[in-house]
Amino acid sequence: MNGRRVAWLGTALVVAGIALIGAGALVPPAVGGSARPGWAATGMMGGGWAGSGVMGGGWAGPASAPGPGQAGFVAGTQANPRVVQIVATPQLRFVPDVVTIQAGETITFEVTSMGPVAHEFMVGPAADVAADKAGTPEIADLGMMRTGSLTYTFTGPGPFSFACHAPGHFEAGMSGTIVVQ
Ligand SMILES: [Cu+2]
Repeated sequence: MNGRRVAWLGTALVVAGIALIGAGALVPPAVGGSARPGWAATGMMGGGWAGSGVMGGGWAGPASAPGPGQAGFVAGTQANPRVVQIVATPQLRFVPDVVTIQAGETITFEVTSMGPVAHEFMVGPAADVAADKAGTPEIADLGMMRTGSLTYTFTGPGPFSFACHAPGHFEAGMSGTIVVQ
C-alpha cells in the first residue's frame, strides 16, 4: 500500500466516523419521543391534549405555578395560595410525585383523576398520611375525570407526603413526597 492510498483510506475513515456521529445524534430525540409510555397508555387523553395546542407537541405533565428555584416563583400564602396541579393516573401514580415547597407555604392542590379509575388525595404529615389517619386533610372521592382541590398550609419542617387510599392504591405505590426547601 503506498502513501497516497493510506491517506485516502484515512480520509474515508474520517468521513465514515462523521457519518456515525451524525447518526448517533439522531438517536436521543427518538428515545425522547418514546419516553412517555405511561401517557400513551392512557390512550383517551393523548389526542385531546396534544390537539389543544396549548401544550405544544407533547404533554409534559400538569401546568403549575413556578416552584422554589424556578423563575417567577411566588411563595403561597393563606391569602394567596400557590396552585400545584397533580394528575392521578390509571396506573396508580401521581404526576408529579414530588412537589417542592418553601417552608410555611400554603398550597392549593388541584388534583385530576385522569382515566377510568377513582382516586383519593390525602396530604399532611407523612406518618398520618401513611396510616390513613382520620382527620388528615383529603379529597375523599375523586371520580374518574374529576378535578378536586384542597388547600393546605405546611407548618413546620415535615416530613410531609401525599397519598391515595382508594383500596389497594397506596399499597401499589400511589403516594408522593413533599420536599421542604
Ligand atoms: Cu388512587
